Amino acid sequence: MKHHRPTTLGEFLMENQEKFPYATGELSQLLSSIRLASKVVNREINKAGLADILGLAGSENIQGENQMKLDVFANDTFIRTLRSMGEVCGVASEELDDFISFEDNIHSSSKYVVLIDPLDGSSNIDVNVSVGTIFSIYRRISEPGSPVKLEDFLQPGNAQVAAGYVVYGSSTMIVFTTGHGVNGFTLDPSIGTYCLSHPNMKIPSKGNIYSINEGNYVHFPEGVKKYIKFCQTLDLKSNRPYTSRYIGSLVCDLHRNILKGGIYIYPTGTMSPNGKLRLLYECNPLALIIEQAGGRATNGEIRILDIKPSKLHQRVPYFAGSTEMVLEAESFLVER
Ligand code: AHM
Ligand code: MG
Repeated sequence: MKHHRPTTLGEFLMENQEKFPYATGELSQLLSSIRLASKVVNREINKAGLADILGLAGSENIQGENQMKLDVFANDTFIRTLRSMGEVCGVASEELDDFISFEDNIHSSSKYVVLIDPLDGSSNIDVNVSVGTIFSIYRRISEPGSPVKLEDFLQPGNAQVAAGYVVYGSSTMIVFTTGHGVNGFTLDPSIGTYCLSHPNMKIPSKGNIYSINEGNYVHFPEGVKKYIKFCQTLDLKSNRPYTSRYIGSLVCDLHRNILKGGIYIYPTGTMSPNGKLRLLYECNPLALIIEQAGGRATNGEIRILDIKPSKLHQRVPYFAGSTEMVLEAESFLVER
């Protein structure tokens, strides 16, 4: 009898190396480092209720938010793992005020920078709800051999060479793109290996899920309010009312909407004039994934990937998901 054995992430990286941008093997190695770090973080998250690791670490990040201990652990794990290999010359993280430059001889001649949200949605950990990691990879634009510069991190999303996310959910998955479509791998905990479970992921062009924190409704722009009412209005032909789903973990909300079809919105509001989500390590990598899966991601006016960043922790409004639904939402915004 023939036994079917799934392709592992390690095999996939080897087999597809020549399709990766620049194809020198460094990007595969970098993705392998992220794979390894994600398994370590996954192990800690899985025992979060057991270990004395919950609660606040007692420090605040640059946005003034409380850091959870697991945020700190995830941040340290990803940075330590990336530093232990030689492909990366610098890292920027949601958890650090400034970027880190790896300045020894091996790293400073490396070509890649990584931007990362090590543990997104971490307020959900205390209650055993899914969280994620988001990563974005660029070639540096400064000269290899010199210390990495801020401009290496402030590149528009359309210059990303790879991006992805990890979902720590009812199962753990890593999903990434190197610009040739999107592939998803599920962790088989019995062997500690990611296996290709979602080859060539595509988002339906239309779905019936809308995801937005409606608690902020009164603060939203008029166009967004009207769009929400549109989502809630009965219209059997277009499958409305849409269904509302909001976990409060960006990665997990988007992952569900990619698989089922839907729209995710975090708009501007009087409480958060630029929205809440960060362009460089939340919106851009997920926008690349969504576009590669056939969807659309904008700030309501222009493509997320075409925004020229000005700050490391810049926030932007976000409309992302099924193409037809994002276009539908945008048509309400022009009436603002
Ligand atoms: P975080 O990076 O501090 O975890 O914040 C980002 C999270 C996203 O995962 C999520 O979509 C959003 O914040 C939820 O915000 P809100 O609670 O305002 O709806
Ligand atoms: Mg985050």
